[in-house]
Amino acid sequence: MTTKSSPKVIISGSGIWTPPNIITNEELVESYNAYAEKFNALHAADIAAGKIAEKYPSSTRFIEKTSGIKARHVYTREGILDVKRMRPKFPERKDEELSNQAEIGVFAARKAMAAAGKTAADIDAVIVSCAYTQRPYPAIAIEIQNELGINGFGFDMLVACSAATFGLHRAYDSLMSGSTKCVLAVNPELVTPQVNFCDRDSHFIFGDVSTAIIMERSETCTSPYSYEILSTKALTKFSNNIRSNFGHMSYATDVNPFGADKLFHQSGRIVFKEVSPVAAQHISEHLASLDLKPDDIKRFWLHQANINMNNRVIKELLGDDVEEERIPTILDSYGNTASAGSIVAFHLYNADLKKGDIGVICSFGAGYSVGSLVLRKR
Ligand code: CO8
Repeated sequence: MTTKSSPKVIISGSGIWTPPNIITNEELVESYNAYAEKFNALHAADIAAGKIAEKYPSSTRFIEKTSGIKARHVYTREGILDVKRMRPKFPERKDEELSNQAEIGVFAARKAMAAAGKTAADIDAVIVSCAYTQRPYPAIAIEIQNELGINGFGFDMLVACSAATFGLHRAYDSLMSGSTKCVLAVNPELVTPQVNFCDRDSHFIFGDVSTAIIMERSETCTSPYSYEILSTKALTKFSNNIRSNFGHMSYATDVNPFGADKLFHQSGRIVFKEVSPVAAQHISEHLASLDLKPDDIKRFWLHQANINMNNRVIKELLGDDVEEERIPTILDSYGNTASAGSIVAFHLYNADLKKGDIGVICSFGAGYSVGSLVLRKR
């Protein structure tokens, strides 16, 4: 009797599209402070009467110290720094044109396909997973599928900060089960349209980026740089501490569809305190299930929301004095790119790993949600 060994699922390529436009902390703070000054002057009487809260100035020192962010890439700079607008300006595209999100998804997808040595004919599923899709339907994944000429199926999924890892989990499961043979997983994180640039607490946090991963079974993999996925693990626990109420219900509830609660908002300090230990515990439990210890891990590609948060997670796992190259940081130049952050870190900082080295991709944040993948370099 022959026993069939279980299939091996491989990450065989990754790709990234980084917007060429950059906004530094200095530029962002200068425009926020000009906006706040104007707001305070306009509402001086109501502020004096205690009806409206005064807006205090933002500071580059605060931003860099509390978040680690120095600059962020944005799809467009237009409108963001304009004190009369304080939000990006996108010309609306016609239905016949490629949508902005599909466009940046395709940019990253083509690079991942080239890295994995795949053409459209090799791929049979497209998963778009990100914090927002720019419309509910038709799915952005199906638009990308069409643009690239891929057969099979595509779908969109939203899990905020953990969308990318959860999308990779779905790809892994479908490849393990044999329902797909090669999956393109894309994270077109176009988040600046949801940032409240009038909110001092969060105006500095986010940037735009697009990432893509090709996943397939070992039998078809020809890529010189590839990783076997040893395991995936997901966790969710409901919390209102990071929330956006933007959605189709606003049409029926007669509220302002662009009110502050419809944009990204959070209780940042509570998130920091609650999510960091959960993420550390999640990673150590995931590793323990594979008989691995944090010390066995050559690289941690962590979610990129806050440098202090990542330092705290790593301190819980490994203690003090951890070499910087073991926990690559992209926050300083990208900011928080929602679910794509850990994939950007993986894409930019994996080439030097040696055959047999083990690494962990882990996201954590809104939901709350935590997602991890343990990878071994082939
Ligand atoms: N400049 C100067 N001072 C400021 C500023 C500013 N910009 N903002 C706040 N302050 C002041 C506050 O008013 C406060 O003053 P006081 O002590 O007098 O009340 C003081 O600074 C401290 O404020 P905080 O307690 O808010 O500051 P923290 O030290 O907690 O730092 C952070 C704030 C950086 C937000 C921090 O709490 C943090 O990063 N927490 C973790 C949050 C996190 O990881 N969230 C996940 C993000 S969600 C995600 O990743 C994906 C979601 C989906 C994408 C959405 C895209 C739009």
